[in-house]
Amino acid sequence: MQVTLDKTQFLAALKRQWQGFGLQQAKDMTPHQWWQATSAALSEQLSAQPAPKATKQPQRHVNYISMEFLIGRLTANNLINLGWYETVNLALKEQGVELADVLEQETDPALGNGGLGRLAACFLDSMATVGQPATGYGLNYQYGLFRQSFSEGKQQEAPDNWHRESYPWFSHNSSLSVDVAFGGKLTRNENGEEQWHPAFSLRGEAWDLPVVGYKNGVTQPLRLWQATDVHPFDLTLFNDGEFLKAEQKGIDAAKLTKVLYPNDNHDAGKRLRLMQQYFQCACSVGDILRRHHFLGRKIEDLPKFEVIQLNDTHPTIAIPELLRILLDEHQLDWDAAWAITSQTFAYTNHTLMPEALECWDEKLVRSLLPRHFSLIKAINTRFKKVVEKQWPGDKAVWEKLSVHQNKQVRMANLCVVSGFAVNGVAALHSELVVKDLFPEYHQLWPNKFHNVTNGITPRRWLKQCNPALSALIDDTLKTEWVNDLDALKGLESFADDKKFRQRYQTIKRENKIKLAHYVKSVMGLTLNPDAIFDVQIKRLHEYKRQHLNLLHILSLYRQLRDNPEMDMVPRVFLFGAKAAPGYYLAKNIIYAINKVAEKVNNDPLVRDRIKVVFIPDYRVSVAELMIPAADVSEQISTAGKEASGTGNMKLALNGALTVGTLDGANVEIAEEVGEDNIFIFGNTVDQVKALQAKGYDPLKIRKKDKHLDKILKELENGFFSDGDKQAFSLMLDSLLGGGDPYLVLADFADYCAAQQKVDVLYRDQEDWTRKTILNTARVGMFSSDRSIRDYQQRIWQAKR
Ligand code: B1N
Repeated sequence: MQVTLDKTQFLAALKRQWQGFGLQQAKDMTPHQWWQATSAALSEQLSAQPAPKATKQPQRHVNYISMEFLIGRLTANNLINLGWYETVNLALKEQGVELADVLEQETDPALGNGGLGRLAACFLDSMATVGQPATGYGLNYQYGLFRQSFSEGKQQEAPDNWHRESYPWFSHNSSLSVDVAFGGKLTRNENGEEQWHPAFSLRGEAWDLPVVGYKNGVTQPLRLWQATDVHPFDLTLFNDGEFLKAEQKGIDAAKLTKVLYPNDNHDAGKRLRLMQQYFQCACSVGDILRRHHFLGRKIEDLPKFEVIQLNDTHPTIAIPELLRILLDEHQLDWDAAWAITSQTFAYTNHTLMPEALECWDEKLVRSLLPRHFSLIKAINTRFKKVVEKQWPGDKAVWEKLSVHQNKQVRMANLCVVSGFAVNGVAALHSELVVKDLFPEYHQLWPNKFHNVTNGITPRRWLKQCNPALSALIDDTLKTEWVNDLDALKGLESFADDKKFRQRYQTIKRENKIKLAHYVKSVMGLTLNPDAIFDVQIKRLHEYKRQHLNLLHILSLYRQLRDNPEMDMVPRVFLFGAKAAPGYYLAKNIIYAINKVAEKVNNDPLVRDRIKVVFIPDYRVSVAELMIPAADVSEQISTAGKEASGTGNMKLALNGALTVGTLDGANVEIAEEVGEDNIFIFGNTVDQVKALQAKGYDPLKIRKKDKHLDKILKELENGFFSDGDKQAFSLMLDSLLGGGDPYLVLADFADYCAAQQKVDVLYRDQEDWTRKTILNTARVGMFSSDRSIRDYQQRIWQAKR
């Protein structure tokens, strides 16, 4: 099953690489060339492996379409999954080169914003590992998520040119190109059928990255589409004098896949974004159908062999695209085309945030995709009959459920109406999807709705990022746990073993020292590895409440000044977060944290009992350093707002104790690890709803809480901002005058109480370590292998 690497062949491939650079000998390579050459040689060796025999059991092939795949560095990951790490390590050592240093040369492919894109990457890893045949479909952006730096505490953005042109893991197959048409007009033929005359076309080139299963010989593609111009020759197809006009209406192909939109949990509604979505969907649907026909299968059998999983609504336009091809190219009638389409698509919802629910302006959809717009209206008209039957004459219900309403196309509604399955991403979230977002749809089709709790791949998020802990687990369990994470349960009994605890503690401390070295090298700050490393890493968003964390820091700082001898365990507060460039309030929170850091870190009175560190340019490779070093995991979103979270799982697996609200997957983490091994605080979903229903007023809380009032005053009076009283006004106006929509003040006191418990427990290192071991031991269910098996059982391979 596992394929072995022939060292001689690898070295020969490596030699071809440095010769290709025009060098005389391997040791003339720069560190970056070492990475380039090693990866290219490995990529070549991987392609030369024979394909494993197809499984006999017929399984639907999964087509996972996502606008984002936050894959992170590939070379280390592929070495681990192939089981080639040691061989390559030794081969390079013989050349006087450290593999670990070589791997550090890789730029992160940052083709995603945050959790949604990272989840897609974990799922590809798990599908390959559990043997679920799958293709990932996305876009090959030239620029990934922007690079972040700070200038006087403020976020600066720079383009992320990750050099896809020379990324050694790519393979390009020009025979897979797909042409995609846009714009133009509709006419009717003699039978009254609509005919689409597009204005211009773009070509999608297929760029494949290998997704390698864990030691099982499976490799399947992540196919990323890249836009290029169609040869001008093709444009003569519609050269009825409209030729030049048509060209003008088009766009420069290079623009289309130039850059990833930097929004997380937010829909900007831009024309170019819709073009990206359609381009990706048309290429992917075209590719799926080509494979289907190539295998000699009947079009009616498409749902028997293929499922298209939509990663949120971003690829929804694939639905009318498939319908269009079935109707216009295969000449099927509506019922046949609809039967195929509605059995093929499944939709995952990742957020309830209203500003993230995609609605497209009808004018935009009509002008870019006239035929698709017409099909969406046809779907809506037919669906109206279903609603009319269930709720005769109820206008309000129809207005809610309609796919096309108020001159807008609602993508989530289109997905629910057209797909055979809808799922949320954690138990609580899936419950809210049914109760708050889609109650009527649930009434219509109760069996369509599912939960599949998210997961993370233990290959990257334990074996790769925490080799020392992985070795300890190997040594203790003496069984392969990397593709069977429930096996970690076997560690439970060692939580009471003093020697084991000591080894576990030493590893955590070493990981903290490693992170401290990194922080020293990029920021010049010195961290104390005996302090509590308190970590909040995720996108910057009001609902994630980095500012609640900040208020707690300010509370401690205030207490230290009121009582300089206060006994507290030293704490390092570490942040990693990017704010969308247009999200000014989020940027203001970053600024506030950085200004507070400046003051606190330089105040001699603090004596390093508090240190605040905002690590710039948080990304997958930085997460791989921070997660193994964390003692405390901050998961403090307003209850009901974080659909799942996945950083919470990574941190718990690596032995951080969670301080969290009952939100998203925190609820299930608490159930798994046990309430004694997690710090839960704050208002629950029901309490949040009740507070908001009776008219929550943050100013009342401020008035009652003198300590909180003092802290807020220091933010208002310029104490942290060189006298500038407006410095944090965006943040403060939202918290105070703006009604505090995310209930930061409402949860403040309870949050501080939970943090006080952290301080007390950390003093008892034996008990603390016991609990961290129990966290590692008990979070096996958050392996993305389990998520994939849930998708198989409940959705992809379920009997219909
Ligand atoms: O998806 C993750 C969840 O773990 C997180 O809780 C959730 O916030 C995240 C529009 C999104 N939901 N929605 C987005 C991303 C980009 C965009 O343009 C929305 N991201 C999430 C995985 O389930």
